[in-house]
Amino acid sequence: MSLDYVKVSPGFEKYIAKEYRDFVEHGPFGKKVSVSQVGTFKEALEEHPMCAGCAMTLFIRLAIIAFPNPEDTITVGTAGCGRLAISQAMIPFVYGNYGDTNAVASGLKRGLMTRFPDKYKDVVVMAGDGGLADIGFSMMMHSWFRREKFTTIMLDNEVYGNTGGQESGMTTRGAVLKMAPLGKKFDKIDMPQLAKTAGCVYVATVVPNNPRRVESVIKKAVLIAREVGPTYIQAYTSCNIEYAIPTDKVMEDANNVEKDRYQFQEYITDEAKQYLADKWGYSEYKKKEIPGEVKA
Ligand SMILES: Cc1ncc(C[n+]2csc(CCOP(=O)(O)OP(=O)(O)O)c2C)c(N)n1
Ligand code: SF4
Repeated sequence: MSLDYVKVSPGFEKYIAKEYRDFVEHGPFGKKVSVSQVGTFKEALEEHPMCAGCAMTLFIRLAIIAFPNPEDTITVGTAGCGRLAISQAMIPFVYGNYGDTNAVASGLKRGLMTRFPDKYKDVVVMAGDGGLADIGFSMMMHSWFRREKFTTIMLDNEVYGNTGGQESGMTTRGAVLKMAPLGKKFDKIDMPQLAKTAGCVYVATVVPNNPRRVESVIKKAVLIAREVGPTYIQAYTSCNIEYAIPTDKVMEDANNVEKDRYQFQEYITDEAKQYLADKWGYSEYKKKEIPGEVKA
C-alpha cells in the first residue's frame, strides 16, 4: 500500500490542482477508511454526471470506499449509466465493449497475476443488468465456469437505463417500461442461484441504504476473489428516471424493495470462510473449539 501512484513531484506542489493535492493528503490510499468515516477523508469518487438522486451512484460510491486496497484495484465497466461515475474515480478504469467486461477482466487479472506475482491487484467488474445478464451473459458465465479470480458487481436497476427504458432479463415480470409498453412477460433471472451453480464462491445481494452491509459484502467479495475464486454481488440500484421514482423517495423505494424481492442473501463456501478467517482475521469464520475436544 503506498501513495506512489499519486505523489506530487517536489517543487510542483503549488501547480497541482487542489483536488489532486487534497487526494494525496487526505485520500484513502495507504489508509484504512470506512463508510462510517465519510466526510473525514477525500473520497476516490465524488463528482459524477449521473441523474440527481440516482441510487446507483450512492452504491458505486460506497463500493469504492469499501475496496480493501483502492490503490491496487482496477475497475472494469462498459456502456450503461454506471460507467459515467466509475470512470470519474481516482482509480484505474478499463472500458470493456458492451457484453465483454468479464472476458476483459479475465485477461486483465491473469496478466496482473503474471506481472505482479507478489502483490494483490484486485479486478472488479461493475456493470448494469443489461450488460451482464443479457448481452454479457455468456462471457460472465464462462468467467465463473473457469473460476477466474475477480469480483463481478451487477448494478441492477432492472432496466436499460442509459438507452431509455428497454426491459432486461433482470426486469420483474409485468413491469411496464417506455420500451416495454405491454409489460414484461418473463420472470426476473435468478442470477444469484446461477452464480452459485456456475462456481462463484461468494454471492451476496444488497441494497444501497445499508452502507455498512454494502461495505462488508464488497470487502469480503474482493478479498475472497484474490485467492479462492470468482465472487458475485448483485445490488439493487433503482433507476429513478425510468421507474418514475421521485428523488426524495429513492431510499424509501429501496427499503420497500429490500423487504420484498431484494432481501439480504449471502452465500459463502467453507473454503472461502476458512480463507477469510486464516488470512484476513475474520473472527466470525474461525472454527469454534468445542470444550473437551481432543485435537488430532
Ligand atoms: C455492443 C453494444 N450494444 C449496444 C450498445 C448500446 N447500449 C449502450 S448502454 C445500453 C444499455 C445499458 O443498460 P444496462 O447495462 O442495464 O445499464 P444501465 O444503463 O441500466 O445502468 C445499450 C444497449 C452498445 N453501447 N454496445
Ligand atoms: S437513467 Fe436511471 S440509472 Fe441512469 S443515471 Fe439516471 S436515474 Fe441513474
